[in-house]
Amino acid sequence: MSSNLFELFQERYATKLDKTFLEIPGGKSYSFGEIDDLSARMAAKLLENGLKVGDRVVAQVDKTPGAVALYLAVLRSGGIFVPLNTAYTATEVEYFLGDAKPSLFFCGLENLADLSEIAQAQGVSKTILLGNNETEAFWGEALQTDPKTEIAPRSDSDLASFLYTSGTTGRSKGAMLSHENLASNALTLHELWQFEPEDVLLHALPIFHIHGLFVALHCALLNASKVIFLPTFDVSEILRGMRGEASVLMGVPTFYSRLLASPDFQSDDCKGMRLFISGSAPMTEQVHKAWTNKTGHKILERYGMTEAGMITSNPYDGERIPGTVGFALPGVEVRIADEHGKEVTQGDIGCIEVRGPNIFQGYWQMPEKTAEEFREDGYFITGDLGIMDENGRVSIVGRGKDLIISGGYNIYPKEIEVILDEHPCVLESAVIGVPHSDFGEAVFAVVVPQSGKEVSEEELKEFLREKMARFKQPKTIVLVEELPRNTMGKVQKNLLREQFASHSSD
Ligand code: MLC
Ligand code: AMP
Repeated sequence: MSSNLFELFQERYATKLDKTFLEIPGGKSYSFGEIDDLSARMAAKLLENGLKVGDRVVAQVDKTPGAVALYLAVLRSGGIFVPLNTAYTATEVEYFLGDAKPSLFFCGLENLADLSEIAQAQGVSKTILLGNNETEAFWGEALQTDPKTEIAPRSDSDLASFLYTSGTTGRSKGAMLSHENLASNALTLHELWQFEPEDVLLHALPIFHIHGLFVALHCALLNASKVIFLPTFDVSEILRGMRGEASVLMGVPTFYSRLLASPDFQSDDCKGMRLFISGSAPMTEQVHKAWTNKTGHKILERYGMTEAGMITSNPYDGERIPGTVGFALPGVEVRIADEHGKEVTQGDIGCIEVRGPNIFQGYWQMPEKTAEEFREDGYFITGDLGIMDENGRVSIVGRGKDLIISGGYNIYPKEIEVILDEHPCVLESAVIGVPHSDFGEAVFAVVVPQSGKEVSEEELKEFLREKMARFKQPKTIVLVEELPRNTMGKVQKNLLREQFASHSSD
C-alpha cells in the first residue's frame, strides 16, 4: 500500500468532486470538491501554525463539516489526529494534552479560555478555535488562505491517528493507528458490506471514536457516498433520513432500541434502506428480532475495538445470526485462546485474540503496556471472551476486562473508583455495570463510607460532577457497610452485579 491514507480517499472521490459529500439537514451541504479544497486550505494554515510531519493535533471539537475537513487536513499534512470526546471535562483534557504533547490543540468556544491556559501549561504551542461554520475562526481564516494541495508522503507504519482508550488501571492509553491499519480496514469493510454507487449513509455517531470517524466516514469516502451528517442521534432526524434518500445506517444498539420504542416509527420507513449495521456494544437478540419483525431487515452486527478497528462481521450475503458477531474479516486472523495464548478446543470459551494489518502499533509511549497485550506470535489480546463454532463464527460471551459499555461508550470502573476513593468520607468503592433499558448497561457505584463518617448519594454525585465526563458518572450510588471479598481479598464484583441486577438505573 505504502501511501498516505488521504491519497486513497482522494483517488476514490476524484471523479465525484461535484457530488454532495456532507449534507446537514436544515443547513448547508458540502461537495467532495469543497471539503477537499477546505482541507487543503486548512493544511496550509496548519503549516502556518508550525505543524510538522509526525506532530500530534488534538481536537475536542463539535461534529461539523469543518471538523471532517480538519481531520483530512491533518492526514494530508502528515500529522497525527487525536480526537477527544466533547464530553470530557477540563481535568480529563489536561491529562490527554500532557500525554499526547500535541503541537496544536483545537477546541470549541465554550471552554476556550480555560483550555488555552491548561494547554499552555502542558507545553502545547497553540490552542486554536476551530469555529462551527465557515465564517468563524480557523475555518473562516482557512477559506482566505491559499490551499496546500501537496500530500505528505507517509509509509504504511507511519501514524495517522491515535485514540485514547481507558484501561483497567484507570489511566487512558493512546492506541496508535497507522495509515495502513486504517486503510486496510476501510478497504475490507467497503468491499465486505458491498457499498453501492448510489448509497447514502445516515451518520448520527460522534466523530471522536473509531465507529463514527473511521468505520462510517472511511466507507463513505472510499465510496464517494453522500452522507446525511447529523450532529447527534435524534429519532425524528433518523426517520426523516430513512424516509428520504438514506440507504445505510451504522449505529450502536441504543440507536435501534430507541427507534423501536418510537411511536412514529413505521414498518415501511425502512423500505428504501439497504443495510443496517450495529456494533460497539452487544445487541440483544430481542432487539435484533424485534427489528426484523418490524422492518423485514436483519441487522448486520459486527465487532471491533479501537486497537484493532473492525475484527469480525456477520456476512452481507450469508446468515446474520442474532447474538453472534460473525466471521473474522478477510485478511484478519482470529483465535479463541487460553490464558497462555494457546488455542482452546473448538467450542470452548476463551479470550479473543487477533492478528492482521488492522492491529494497532502499540500504546503511545507505553511500551510495557503494549508488550503485555501482545503474544509473541503477534496476536493482540482483546480482553473479550468468546467462542467460535465449527465454521469460524464468533460469539462474544463476556469480558475478561473490567469494563462497562454504556450506550456504546466504554467506561472503565477503575477510573471512577479511584476518584470516588479520593472523597474524604469514602473508605472504598466498587463500580459495576447494571442492565439499563436504553444504554444496555448503566454505571452503578457501591460505596463503603469511612467508619464514623456520613455521606449521601447526592454529595458523592456532586463530588464527581466536574471531575469526569457526564456519561461516565454513576447513574446510581448506593452506600453499604462492606464489599464482598473472596479469600484472596479481591472484591467479588460478580456478587455485586447479581445483588444489584434488578436495581433500576433507568
Ligand atoms: C449520553 N449520556 C450517557 C450516554 N450518552 N450516559 C451513559 N451512557 C451513554 N452512552 C448521558 C449524558 O451525559 C446526559 O446526562 C444524558 O445522558 C443525555 O445526554 P445526551 O447527549 O442528550 O445523550 P444522547 O444524545 O441521548 O446520547 C446517547 C447516545 C450516545 C447513545 C446516542 O451516547 C452515542 O452517540 N453513543 C455512541 C457512542 C459511540 O460512538 N461509540 C463507539 C465507540 S468505538 P446528564 O446527567 O447530563 O443528563 C467502539 C469500537 C467499535 O466501541 O466496535 O465500534
Ligand atoms: P473500544 O475500546 O471503545 O473501542 O470498545 C471496544 C469494545 O467494545 C470491545 O473490546 C468489545 O468489548 C466491545 N464491542 C464492540 N463491538 C461489539 C459487539 N458487536 N458486541 C459486543 N461487544 C462489542
